[in-house]
Amino acid sequence: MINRSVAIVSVPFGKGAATSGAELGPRHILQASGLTRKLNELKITYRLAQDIHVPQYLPPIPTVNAKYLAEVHAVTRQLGDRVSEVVAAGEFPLVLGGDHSISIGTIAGLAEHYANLGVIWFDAHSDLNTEDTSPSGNIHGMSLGVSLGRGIPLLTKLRGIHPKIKPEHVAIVGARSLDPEEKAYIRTLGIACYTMHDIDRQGIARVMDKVIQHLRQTTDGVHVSFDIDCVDPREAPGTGTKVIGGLSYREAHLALELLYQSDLVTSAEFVEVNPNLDRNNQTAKLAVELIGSLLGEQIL
Ligand code: 4U7
Ligand code: MN
Ligand code: MN
Ligand code: MN
Repeated sequence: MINRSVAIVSVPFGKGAATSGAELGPRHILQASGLTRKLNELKITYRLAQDIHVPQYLPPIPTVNAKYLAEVHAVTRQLGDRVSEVVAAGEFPLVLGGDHSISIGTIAGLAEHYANLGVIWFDAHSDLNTEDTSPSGNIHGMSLGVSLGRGIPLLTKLRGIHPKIKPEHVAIVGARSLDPEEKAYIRTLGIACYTMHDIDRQGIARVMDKVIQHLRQTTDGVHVSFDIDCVDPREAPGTGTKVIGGLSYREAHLALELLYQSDLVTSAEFVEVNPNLDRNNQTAKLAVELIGSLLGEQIL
């Protein structure tokens, strides 16, 4: 995958989450934590694609229980266009969030190019709520559901492809905080969900081997959607929805190192870094290191 040039797409948007600050993620990952320096070290060619424009104010769309729907719609629609252009140009899309609602746009753009897109959803949560089941109304808790075709029609129908992905092509890794309806949905659809219990028991290497083997046989592209809150809060304090008991520093790296070796990954996004909650840029730096592992950085 690093024989392709990387196009970095910054999405300074945080209104899909309850706590503001994720909109500052791209700037911190790029500037304070030196992503471009890392890519230079790895001898990866890259360009900064035009940032996604985040509108200051939009007239609200009446909804039951989805906060800032108009803003999420505007941002994800643009992001879908941008990601689709990047793939059409033969480049590897690397999307920097932003809160996890943006993945609705990333996946919408990818779905145009991959009829059987695989998605590896690294997250403490499963983001499978709908307006009806969400306890918060925050769209970052609905984004995987939307991509599977469930929820708000304005978002599920983005770019006219519906649904964008199929449940048998999804693997959730690192889950430890699921709402009751999310659990029921995972069971009903038979979505592969590797919880922290599974990772404790089997080890992250075995879990990733299973994910890789399955997606290699059934998909025509693999997107890594990496919510930094999959990592334990000791390692990643700078995020809005911390849940104790997450992936260790090395487990997170090993998972991404194995994905690099698999040569399967065709796009990635790193989301939910919130610089306002960070300590000495620890979480933004971690994101840069993790991107390095996914793109081929090796210890020896
Ligand atoms: B994230 C939550 F209720 N499930 O829907 C919700 F616990 O992108 C959290 O994974 C969602 O960080 C977290 O609001 C969304 C809540
Ligand atoms: Mn998430
Ligand atoms: Mn999460
Ligand atoms: Mn979060």
